[in-house]
Amino acid sequence: MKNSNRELFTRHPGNPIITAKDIPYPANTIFNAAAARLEGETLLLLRIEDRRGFSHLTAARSAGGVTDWNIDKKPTLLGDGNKYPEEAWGIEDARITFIEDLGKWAVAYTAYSDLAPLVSLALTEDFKKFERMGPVLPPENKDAALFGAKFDGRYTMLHRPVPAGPGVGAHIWISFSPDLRHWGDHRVLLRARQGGWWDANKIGLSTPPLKTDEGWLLLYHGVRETASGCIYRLGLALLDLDDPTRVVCRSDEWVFGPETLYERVGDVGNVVFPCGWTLEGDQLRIYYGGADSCLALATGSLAEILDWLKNK
Ligand code: BMA
Repeated sequence: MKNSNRELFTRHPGNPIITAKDIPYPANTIFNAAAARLEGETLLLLRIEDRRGFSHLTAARSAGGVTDWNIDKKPTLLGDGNKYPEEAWGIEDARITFIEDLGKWAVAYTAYSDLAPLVSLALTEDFKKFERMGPVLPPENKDAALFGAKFDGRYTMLHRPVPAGPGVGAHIWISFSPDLRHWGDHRVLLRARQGGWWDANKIGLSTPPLKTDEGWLLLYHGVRETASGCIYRLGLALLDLDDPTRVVCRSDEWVFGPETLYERVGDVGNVVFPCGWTLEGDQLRIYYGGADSCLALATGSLAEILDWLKNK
């Protein structure tokens, strides 16, 4: 194994790019946002936590994707505990994917309640009106995102169930569906490592899978438990372009972790948590939550990242 000793990602000097002060209504924190390029703008679906502790999703739009965010004046998508009991404590951590054959965006998010977190889906064309599909995977499960393409005529989703039982790791799984509602053919895809590894015991998908010439690029988080709490860091993997159940390669080292004050200190310290990225030319832009308290941006060259991952 070669030691990377090289920064694949550069933090934006304007970080954090969005904080609770930018939200046009009262909020405790903003963090973990989905991201996409839409009609010449960057669209973010921000996770905003209110002062009850419940989260909802609010759209923010900006031509440049760094400053001058136009943030919806009120929550864009709120948990609806009356109709959807699994959302009684809010909705969190959206990942958005353009579903090619539907011409619509799929929003996969965590619904949270006394039933434990689970994966719900909604469809939208404009991030103003949403068709809610409700829960698609039972608890405990989160960190889900769809592929934009179908494989053998089936929609495909990555997600992270948390099994009960001591010593059983939480791994990333892949599942298939004929209609986005009924999911099956579940298989474990990427396992948490064990013991001393940075990504031992618990991993989860970060951003939706990104189609590249070399395969589907995955960014995932590893949760390391330490004497002073958890550290959330990021690693990379590549899946076969035609058969996403096949892992082509995976980084041994983490490629990004908490270093700056806004990543180290906040409501939950030592956390970098991306839910969205965009590709502009060769520039990969990762939008990530810092310490569950703000939104930050890091960029890298897709060509360099793929080259590093294949030759690491
Ligand atoms: C995870 C998720 C994230 C959060 C992280 C750190 O389990 O719930 O939303 O950023 O914990 O608190």
